Amino acid sequence: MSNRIWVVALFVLALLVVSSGGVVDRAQEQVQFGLVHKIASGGWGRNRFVINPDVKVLGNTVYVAYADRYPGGDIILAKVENATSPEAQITPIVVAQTQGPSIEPSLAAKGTKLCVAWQEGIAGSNWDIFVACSSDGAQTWGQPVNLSNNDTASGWIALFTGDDWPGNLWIEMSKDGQNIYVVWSELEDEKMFLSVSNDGGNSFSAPQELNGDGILPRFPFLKLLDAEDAPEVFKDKLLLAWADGMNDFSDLRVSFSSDGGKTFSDPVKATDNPGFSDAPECVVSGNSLFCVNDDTTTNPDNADINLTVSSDGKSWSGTRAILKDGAFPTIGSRGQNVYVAAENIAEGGSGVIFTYSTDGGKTFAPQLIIPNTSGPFDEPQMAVGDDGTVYIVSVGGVSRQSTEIQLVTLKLP
Ligand SMILES: [Ca+2]
Ligand SMILES: [Ca+2]
Ligand SMILES: [Ca+2]
Repeated sequence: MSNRIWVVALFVLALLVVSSGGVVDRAQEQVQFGLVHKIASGGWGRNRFVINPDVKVLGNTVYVAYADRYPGGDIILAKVENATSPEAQITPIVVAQTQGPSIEPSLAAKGTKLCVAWQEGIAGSNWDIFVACSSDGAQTWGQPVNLSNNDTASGWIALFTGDDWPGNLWIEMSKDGQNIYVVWSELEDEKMFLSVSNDGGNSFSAPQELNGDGILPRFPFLKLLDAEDAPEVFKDKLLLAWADGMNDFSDLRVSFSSDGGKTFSDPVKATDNPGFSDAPECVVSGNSLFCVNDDTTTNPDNADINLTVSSDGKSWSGTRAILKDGAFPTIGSRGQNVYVAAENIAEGGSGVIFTYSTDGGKTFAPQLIIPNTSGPFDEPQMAVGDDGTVYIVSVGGVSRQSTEIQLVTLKLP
């Protein structure tokens, strides 16, 4: 090769390096963060926290479910109008007044239908899975239904180390609000169960045992892939994802139902790596399914947020870190945009960590901390509006003094 061609090649290479770096920097600067709204405040301690937020958006109205842990505390649904404005109107609504502690709500919302599933403390170590629905945009709520109705710790699962974790449940709803799916884990028999309503939440089926037998199914997640633009291979399927907690190299498993939850395909591994892979959430963008989880493979002393991608639900891309020092990720998408937020578990770190892709998951922006968010628990969840606005809820406050439910909005240019 002549010297002249070498010079041109090096010049082009330099140009590419400079311009691609520049694009990322400009995009990062252009994330438009809204104000952080304080949705609720609470104290410190098991019976004083406000905690476990979940979020959905319907048109211009944002709904935030959370647990208010006064003694016997209940699930609250905050209706937020004008969430992108400093003058947001926040109306808290009690979903159900129940005798026992009510924790770990999972929220589904389509049209004017909202349903919340949660863990209800019954007595001693007995917790059950409750669900309640509203058909009028959260104004009035039906009586809660007990889905698990057994005398063991429903919604809890033990890690291989022996620690018991709550929050092992998820709710999903079809776009017409008629079909509702609730999945949860049972501590005692280490299995997952599914209960389904096909009449808009008026009645639910008896619990049906799912795959996961004997592998400590942690943090089950459901996603109904019924969007108009869902890829043909996934269209109208119900995705079930979970992590097995049976050993320190646990992996994500995924399975699909094509018949409304009656039967599921054999589980496949969405990760297959030597680290502890936990807490999956998944979303479709373009023709692919994206799952995030926290994982010690790329960060043995802590955990990173990893991404694994599939275009057929069977073969998966495997382990790729997209956020450093994170746990309990949440993922959303709109078109080619993919958004990921997670709890910040860097030593001494605080605030929700965030990254995004504008090219369908090929590249991700450098890690950000969302301004004005703070620990101590974070627990972020995300919803993406039709106009591309991203809504992220988290638990902030002051460690050992107070907790608050935070809602932040952000938008890409
Ligand atoms: Ca209660
Ligand atoms: Ca129970
Ligand atoms: Ca693993």
